[in-house]
Amino acid sequence: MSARTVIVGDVHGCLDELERLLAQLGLTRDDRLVMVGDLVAKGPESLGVVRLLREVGAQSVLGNHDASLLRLRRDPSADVNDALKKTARKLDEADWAWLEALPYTIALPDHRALVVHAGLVPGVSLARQKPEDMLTMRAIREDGTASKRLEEGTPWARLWVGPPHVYFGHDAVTGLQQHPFATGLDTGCVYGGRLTACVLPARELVSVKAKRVYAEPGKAIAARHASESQKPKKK
Ligand SMILES: [Mn+2]
Repeated sequence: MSARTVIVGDVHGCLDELERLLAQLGLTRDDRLVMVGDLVAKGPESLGVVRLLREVGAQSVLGNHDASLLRLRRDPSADVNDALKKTARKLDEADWAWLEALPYTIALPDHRALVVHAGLVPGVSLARQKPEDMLTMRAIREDGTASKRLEEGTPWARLWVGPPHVYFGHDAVTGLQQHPFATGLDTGCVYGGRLTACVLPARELVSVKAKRVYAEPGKAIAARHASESQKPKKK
């Protein structure tokens, strides 16, 4: 079997689901594993996720929650929740070093693709993208600037014209997104959704269902789940 590149959506400490997904994929040392970030926070086993990813030699871009964890290291009084503070106390030096080295983007030139946590502003070169936008954006306002809030504009991925094809996470409200040049992989695992991988070069989607709801979804995600559960079930 030829080597694959496997890109995985937001894990948020869902170790059980990550293990099941990697097992289902039959991941080997020949495969390249690339995470879209937000490895930690909200879910039950942030430390276990970091350790597993280090062990299997995964790469990841930085997510906004990973960045919060790093902020806590520089400033122990930083305003982050208690669960993240608990995770911070358990990380060892090698874990911190691995997290500190996470980049904003990972280029996959063989696939004319790029991985980023939240998004990119169309029409702006990669060198001029703002770190804050790459970690937190979801939409583009009418004036072309980035917004964290979907309701303030159009989902950025819908406006993105590649190449590169961009693989991203961060938007569990919209969920799986498959645009001509952008693929959104945050399918809300920590909210009781699924953990999703996209396998290159075939762009095959593989996912596992969350064992349970680990974090209370916000209103927008709850509304989406409600509308999905009204769809007719396959027999
Ligand atoms: Mn995020």
